[in-house]
Amino acid sequence: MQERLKELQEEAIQKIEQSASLKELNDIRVAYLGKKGPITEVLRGMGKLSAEERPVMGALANEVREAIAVKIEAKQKGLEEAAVLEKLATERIDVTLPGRPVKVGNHHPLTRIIEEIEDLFIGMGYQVAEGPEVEQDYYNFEALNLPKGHPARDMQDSFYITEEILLRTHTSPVQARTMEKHEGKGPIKIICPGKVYRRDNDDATHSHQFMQIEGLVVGENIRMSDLKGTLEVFAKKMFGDDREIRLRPSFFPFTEPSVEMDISCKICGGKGCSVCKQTGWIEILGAGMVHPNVLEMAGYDSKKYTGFAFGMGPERIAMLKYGVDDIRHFYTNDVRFLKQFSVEE
Ligand code: 2NL
Repeated sequence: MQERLKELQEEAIQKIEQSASLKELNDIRVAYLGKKGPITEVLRGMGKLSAEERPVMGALANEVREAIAVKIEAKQKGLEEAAVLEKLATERIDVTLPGRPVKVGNHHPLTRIIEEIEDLFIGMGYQVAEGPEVEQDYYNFEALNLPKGHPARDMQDSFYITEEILLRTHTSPVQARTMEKHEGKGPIKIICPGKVYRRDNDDATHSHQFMQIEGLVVGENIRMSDLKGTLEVFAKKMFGDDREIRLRPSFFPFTEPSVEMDISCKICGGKGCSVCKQTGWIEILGAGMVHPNVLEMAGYDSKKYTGFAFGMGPERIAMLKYGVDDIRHFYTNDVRFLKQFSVEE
């Protein structure tokens, strides 16, 4: 029996040394040390031995078992190390290879223009205000001095959801709501960007959904000169210090007096070209002093408080600034168009 055990030990050790994989090694472990293995078998036969022989055989069997286990463990370590080295060799990384370029996206040109305008006004102490796109007739029209049946409502052919609810046709309702929230107190300095909707047939310069940015200042002693100074700073920061501005009389139901602002055409230097339609001037935005009716409806004493407001279309600003010839480019998401506005740094 002793010999049988020694034989087993040698046999196992030889196989362990020859084994070439972790799987093979594990098979050897199961074969020799497992419950159905020969050593267990030997131990099971010990019942037949005498009381003197039994501890000697038991000790030997355990020795053999231990020797095999130690050998397996050492071999396993060796195989594992070899596997790691093999992996390191085959998966070697060449750190001198140039990296793969990372695709960086960019902001949509309209987003860029809007954020640029927001930043400009934030720099002058304005806050950005937002409001619902599905709006009540009251805030969209009535609170802005456009009562039901007012002819100017026709200029903003609207998407009505019910008699009293529609998709906002401008961002002015955000200003009307802000004024109402201030409960007759000033000052207010806000800039309101957002999507607006009008029933229009889409073409190169019209879209049924577009963006607007409006501004509103309400306080004591706010005058037309404040409006003019503010708009001049805006125009020069947006289009360049070399631009002149010009205010022309106009009409909006929510402002009185009302103006439209032009900037001098840079392309022809004022001589007249196709961009400025031979006038030397390009229309940028509409503005005016807030109509007393609008102030009163929002809860202000129009004898004490005055204000100015202005509104512009970021699409138009972007088209002029970047030379885009069709408003639909902003909405069709053609990456060949959008990629032209990436800012490489
Ligand atoms: C344009 C003209 C304008 C306003 C918007 C406004 C808002 C309130 C009160 C008074 Cl709450 N006015 N907004 C005023 C004048 C012009 O927009 O041509 N937009 C594209």
